[in-house]
Amino acid sequence: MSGIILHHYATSPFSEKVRIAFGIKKLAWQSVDIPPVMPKPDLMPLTGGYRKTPVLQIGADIFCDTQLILRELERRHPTPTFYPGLARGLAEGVAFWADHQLFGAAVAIAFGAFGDKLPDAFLEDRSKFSGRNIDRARLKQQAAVMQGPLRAHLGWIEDALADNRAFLFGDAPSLADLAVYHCVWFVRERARSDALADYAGLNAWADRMKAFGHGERSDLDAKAAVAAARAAQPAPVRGTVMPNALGLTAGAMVSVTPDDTGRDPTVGELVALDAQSVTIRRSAPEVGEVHVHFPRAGFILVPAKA
Ligand SMILES: N[C@@H](CCC(=O)N[C@@H](CS)C(=O)NCC(=O)O)C(=O)O
Repeated sequence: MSGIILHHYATSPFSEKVRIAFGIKKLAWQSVDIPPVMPKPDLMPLTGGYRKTPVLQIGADIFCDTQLILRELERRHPTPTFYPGLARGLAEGVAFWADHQLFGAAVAIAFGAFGDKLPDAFLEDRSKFSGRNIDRARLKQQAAVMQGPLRAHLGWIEDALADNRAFLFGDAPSLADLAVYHCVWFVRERARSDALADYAGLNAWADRMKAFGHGERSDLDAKAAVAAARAAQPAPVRGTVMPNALGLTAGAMVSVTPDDTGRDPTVGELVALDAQSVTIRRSAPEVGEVHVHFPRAGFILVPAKA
């Protein structure tokens, strides 16, 4: 039993990134279906404010953001690796480009395809989430504007695959493949857009990614996931608090907030900090004491009032 719980919903592209990662590593996991819009009453006690999808839970340890989720899966289940054939940092860098730049273009195409059918409540939620007004009447025009940039970004991937390699860095899939794939999935599978139809190499590669499947999934009730956190203790902390420009030391009250969308802070006591991740301790009556883990890239860490 892996103890892996994923809080997600079927139509979420970043969740598809993690689901395919489970498929590559052939992992068994438990699936908690969460609402796609706020409120998320059974998730908030676990994360302390972070609302994005997906969130990984292992006992009383909560991992936010797919950047960190995949790193944690790699640490616990190193074979097959998410870092084949190329320096690890380069795969992370390509993934960060895909998750941010490429994903933005993919969202525009997807919302152009089905956005006008989404309920008002969903568009209102995503306006708050993104910090910009989403106007139903302009979605198709915005998709037309973004089609060129999307094809420019993915033209690099089509070029990279032109020598008939199976995956971006060789014969095996990497973190970079996963990050590019969930954006392509959003356009191809969710939006059923033909914007990428003529990219033969890209489509053949996407078929190979899809074929990994989702690993061995079983369903779990959200309340049972909360109870599992309450019944567990956070895993012993690895590492310490590294010297940092803010002068933060272990035990300091801090807040961690995404720097792009869904900018809801999580506040807690600093327990570990290194160049790539930050861990804070917090507690809530529903879950007891939990450790919430975030990546450093893409997040703002600052002191908070106790
Ligand atoms: N950088 C985040 C991005 C996650 C993200 O933006 N997820 C979307 C769904 S695919 C989201 O949170 N939408 C709002 C929501 O689900 O509440 C990650 O890698 O996990």
